Amino acid sequence: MSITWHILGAGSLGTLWATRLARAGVPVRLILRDKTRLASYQAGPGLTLVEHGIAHTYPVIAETSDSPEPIQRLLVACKAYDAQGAVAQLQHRLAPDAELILLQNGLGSQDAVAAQLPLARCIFASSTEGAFRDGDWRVVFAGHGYTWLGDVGHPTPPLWLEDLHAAGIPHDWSTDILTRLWRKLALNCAINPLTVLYQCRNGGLQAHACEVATLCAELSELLECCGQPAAAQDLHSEVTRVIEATAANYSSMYQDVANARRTEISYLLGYACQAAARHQLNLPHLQQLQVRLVEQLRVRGLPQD
Ligand code: NAD
Ligand code: KPL
Repeated sequence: MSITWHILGAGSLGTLWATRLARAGVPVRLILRDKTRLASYQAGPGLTLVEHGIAHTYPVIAETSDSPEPIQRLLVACKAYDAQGAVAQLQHRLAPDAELILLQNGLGSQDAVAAQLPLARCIFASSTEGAFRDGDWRVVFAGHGYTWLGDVGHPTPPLWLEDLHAAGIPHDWSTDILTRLWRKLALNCAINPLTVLYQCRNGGLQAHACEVATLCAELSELLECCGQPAAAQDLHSEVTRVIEATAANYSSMYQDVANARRTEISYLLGYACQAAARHQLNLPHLQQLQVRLVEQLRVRGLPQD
């Protein structure tokens, strides 16, 4: 019997992982926020995954953080700003040699969780899969993609990658996960804030090509300075390619703002600007972008961090 996957956060990605693991017969337990959420979940038939327009429901067992069983393997599927607090609530249940898989976008939250648990193995993930909720306890698998996993301290892949294989979760073990996370952060910084400021789809940035190019130059300088030259390579060409390939889509930050949800700004543009300040690097366009974005969030009454 394989070790149980505890999944913290039954949102879009948490549900996408939980349902596919459950479908493959891998033991899974969901950890929900509180007793009210647990009661709501238990009143229904389980978690539903909608894939290619077809819905399947899986009766995954759920609990709250105060269940007594120890946790050996934890998939942290909260937003970056919730990860540290959510893990802290479970700290007393984590086995001394527990493994955590951190699905958060951006940078900063992973180090915060790892610092909180010096004995645990923290595996960082970067995913290009896309999912959204179209109802309570239901997720639509919107974009097939790939997930890279890696451990900055230990290059050896864990044996449980077998579970992901069995579940049909496309993945690879990465020995340069930080490079992947930095690259994704740079892409997100070059695209997402501008889509919020110009209120456009990704393709709308084709009309702001000079601004995108200037941001890419500053982001490349930052990546070089942060010891990530591989993440800086051909950044502008990739940003241009992504803008073209996803022209009809709204960026995740655009969608957060449009739905009056808190953004992950502190783990994306905020993290980049802080890193620049630490290195005493003057990146005026990136810094101005942060000021403009924060102002836009303020005007809309959304959290500015
Ligand atoms: P989401 O908001 O859909 O899900 C997060 C869930 O965590 C919510 O259900 C929330 O209630 C729950 N949660 C928060 N605090 C909790 C706590 N203390 N205890 C229990 N549950 C708690 O978010 P998401 O879209 O799944 O994103 C998760 C992360 O994955 C983000 O960093 C996001 O940027 C990244 N990501 C998402 C996608 C996607 O397509 N959704 C793709 C790539 C990366
Ligand atoms: O990852 C993205 C997002 O919207 O968050 C893309 C599509 C790459 C835009 O930055």
